[in-house]
Amino acid sequence: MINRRKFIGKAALGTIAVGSTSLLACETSAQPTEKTTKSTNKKVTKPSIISTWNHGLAANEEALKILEKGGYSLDAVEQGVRITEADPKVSSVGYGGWPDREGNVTLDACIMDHNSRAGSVAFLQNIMHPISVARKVMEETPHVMLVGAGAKQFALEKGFKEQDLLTDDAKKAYKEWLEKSEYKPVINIENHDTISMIAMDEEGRLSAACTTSGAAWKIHGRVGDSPIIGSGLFLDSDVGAAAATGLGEAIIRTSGSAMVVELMRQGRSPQEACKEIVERIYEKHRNQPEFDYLQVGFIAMNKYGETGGYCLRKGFNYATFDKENGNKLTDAEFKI
Ligand code: SD4
Repeated sequence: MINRRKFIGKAALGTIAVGSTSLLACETSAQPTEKTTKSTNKKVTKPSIISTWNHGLAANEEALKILEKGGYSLDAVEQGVRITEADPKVSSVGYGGWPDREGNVTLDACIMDHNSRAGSVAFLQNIMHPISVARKVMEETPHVMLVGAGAKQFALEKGFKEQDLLTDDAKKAYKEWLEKSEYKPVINIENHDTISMIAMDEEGRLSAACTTSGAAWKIHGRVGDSPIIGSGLFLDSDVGAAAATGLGEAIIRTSGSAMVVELMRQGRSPQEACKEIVERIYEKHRNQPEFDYLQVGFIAMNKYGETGGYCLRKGFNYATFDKENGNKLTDAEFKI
């Protein structure tokens, strides 16, 4: 776990402020770290990290290694989510991700930086770290998004290695699924553990990343919200950033993450903004057939480092880091 003492030790502890989901200590050594939010009048500090689900804890720790050295939040979010991508036990991200209905692991990822640059890959196969390919798309091409065979060709050209991502456990799960071959996601279990991470570094730069193998047992070729800028992830340094997890179709239909950011622009706290979008998704889907298995969750951070999260159904959690509380997991508030 984080050596929080060491981290706090660097800074004299100033005012402690209670936010909706964060309790933050102000660092007195660096002027720009203390600000007052328009939405809540709370004092906040940097760095700050929020990521989805309990695997966010390990991802945050990795991100923190960079942030505590005064590093760049873009490096932090990339390195952070790579931990999840490489973890064979996480069945919905990268290596070990559960496949589509034809047995292929297909990956989606995107990344954004504080200058609103963005990179994305979708329907990428046999490459362990789609988030790093997405970063290369952002930094080394004139484009935002590459998909499928083109994304793979680009990855190989950039030196990424091709490898089989279907683990024995995933193969076993697939074989069991084949017995009934139904597309009926199990809430909070089989397709709801995308890792999304938002981080603010000591210089106040926001970055965000999102990576997933998407919905298990999907139709071959299906792409979810996660690589779509504005749906699975959105960042605008003037306001903050938001990211999503859950049933991608519902998130795409509502441009979920972009809307969370726009609500924060209008003065909502991260928590309030996430809640309002989940409620909107609920209203739009409550009479739809997929409502039975619909789960969506959002996390958000505003430009002052305040965080929040909210989901439709009980069971979503997210990991936050701030100097006062260290790295901790919070059960998200939920609608139903
Ligand atoms: C998708 N949103 O492809 C992703 C899946 C997910 O947690 O979030 N899993 O629909």
